[in-house]
Amino acid sequence: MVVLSRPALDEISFVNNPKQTLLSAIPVVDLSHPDAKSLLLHACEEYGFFKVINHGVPEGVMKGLEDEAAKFFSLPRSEKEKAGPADPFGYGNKTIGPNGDVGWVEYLLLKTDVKSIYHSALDVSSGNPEKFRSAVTDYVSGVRDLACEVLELLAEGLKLQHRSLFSKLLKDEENDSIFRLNHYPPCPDFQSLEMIGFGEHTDPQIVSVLRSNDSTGLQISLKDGSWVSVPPDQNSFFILVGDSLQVLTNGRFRSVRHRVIANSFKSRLSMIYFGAPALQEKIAPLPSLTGAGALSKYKEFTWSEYKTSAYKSRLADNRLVLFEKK
Ligand code: GA4
Repeated sequence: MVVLSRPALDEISFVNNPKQTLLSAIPVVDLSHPDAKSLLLHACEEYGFFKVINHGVPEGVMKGLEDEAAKFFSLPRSEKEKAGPADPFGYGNKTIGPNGDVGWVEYLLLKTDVKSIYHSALDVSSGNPEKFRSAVTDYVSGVRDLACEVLELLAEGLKLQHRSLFSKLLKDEENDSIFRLNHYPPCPDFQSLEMIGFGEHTDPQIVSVLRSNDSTGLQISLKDGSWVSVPPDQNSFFILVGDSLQVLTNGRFRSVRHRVIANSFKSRLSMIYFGAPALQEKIAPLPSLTGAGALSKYKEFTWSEYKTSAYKSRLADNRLVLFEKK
């Protein structure tokens, strides 16, 4: 039997500025509102983050997956570990990525294509794997459509030649999008220091769509470097601009740095879809966004190159600096 060493509690870092403000001004975009486009543009430029309401994903689809995920995470550790260790896909506990990052979190990381969902770690769910699989399939299909709708409104707002310029990357049959279920168990409270659930980072993909239960923990970093807590809302989705969209827009949109602080009372369950292009897809600033002098801030790279580089980095690293033009 292989015994895997686990990070001890004291290896997980704490945040020593426990007083956080709730950002009452988190941008909220009503997708059915005529001004949605301009609000989305502003939110992507200013925050790289916003909440969407009137998103069209049925409540039953959101709740259906939450219930299945909660059942999975309540299985005995030995059962869950049959779906691990995460390589990067599968079940992971406290260890994040391959380079020594740890957090107060357990998770399932999955590919999103139908074949992979069929063969995936969901098989270990002792209850009803078919139900879990169909809940993931329905959920991923709903949030992919939502991500595409948002990306199409953004492309229109940016006056790009085709409104599908971004969304077609996620619709490509070969897209490399992934899906993550994170469970943050209640954590022991150490002298009111807050423990890191998932350390600060930006997402490498184009766009991420996050939904959580009614438990706090998510924080985003503003342009001035301050951290603000995002009030949870289980009926809405939070959209995060990823590194690849920052590059495609030549830095006009901001890839948002975020983290999760573990809650000492209530467990947090989040579900995140990371929309990514096909591996061979080229990522470079769109010519129409590089300005009259055609000043591109980034070197061209393929998604595969960026992903390889990301997996060599630590969670908190600024992964885009390697691709900036000097
Ligand atoms: C951050 C966004 C997604 O959760 C993720 C993460 C991935 C992992 O957990 O395996 C990474 C991290 C994320 C970026 C840098 C590398 C890779 C952990 C890590 C240290 C699934 C992704 O695509 O990149």
